[in-house]
Amino acid sequence: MFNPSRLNVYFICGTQDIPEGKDIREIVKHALNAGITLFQFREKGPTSLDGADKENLAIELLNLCHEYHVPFIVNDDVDLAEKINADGIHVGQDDENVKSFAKRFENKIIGLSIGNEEEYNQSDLDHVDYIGVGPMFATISKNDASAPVGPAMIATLKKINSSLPMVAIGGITEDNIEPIAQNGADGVSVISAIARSHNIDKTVTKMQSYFK
Ligand code: TZP
Ligand code: MG
Repeated sequence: MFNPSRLNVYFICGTQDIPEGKDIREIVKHALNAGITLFQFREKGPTSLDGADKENLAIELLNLCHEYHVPFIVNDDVDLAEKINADGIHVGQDDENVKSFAKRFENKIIGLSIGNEEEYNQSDLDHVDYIGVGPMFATISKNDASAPVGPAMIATLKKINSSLPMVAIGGITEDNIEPIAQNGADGVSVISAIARSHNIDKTVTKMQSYFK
């Protein structure tokens, strides 16, 4: 059974999200020390790693997360997730269909991105442990992000299915979480708010405080 409090402060990151001069390992370690509850490795975009480099970094970050007992989720790359025995996989609407890999991830965490009611209605949620709902607000971290749907989308989807764990995503900072929590989200998933934070400890602590 997936515990929805795992979604409280969900850090998503890949090398493309790291500011010049910093190292992803160092930032993920800070975030783990600060108390993130879940981590997703999302290596995506023109500068991102591939092949063995991607796999080796994934293994390093997986081991780091496990030192802190934080589950390690892989974005999109089903084969990599299986190969390194990750704790789960997160896919978007245009990625591989959950049904096609669900058997290979029976005791793992499966996450799916959903932007609106229409996507909710057309998604097979049989094997899905949580959904990522968004983008909440405008984001700098995803080129092809669709238009923001706002925090009310959480309440809309919770009304349809109150027992499905939901994490908000997109443009979330430590200063705009209140309406997200008020609309019933189980947590926030962020890239830049943590990867670019000048004080990761303070950022994560503040985020966590909304879900206590
Ligand atoms: N999916 C929808 S918005 C987004 C993803 C991966 C990017 C979130 O990044 P940020 O920096 O927290 O807005
Ligand atoms: Mg994807």
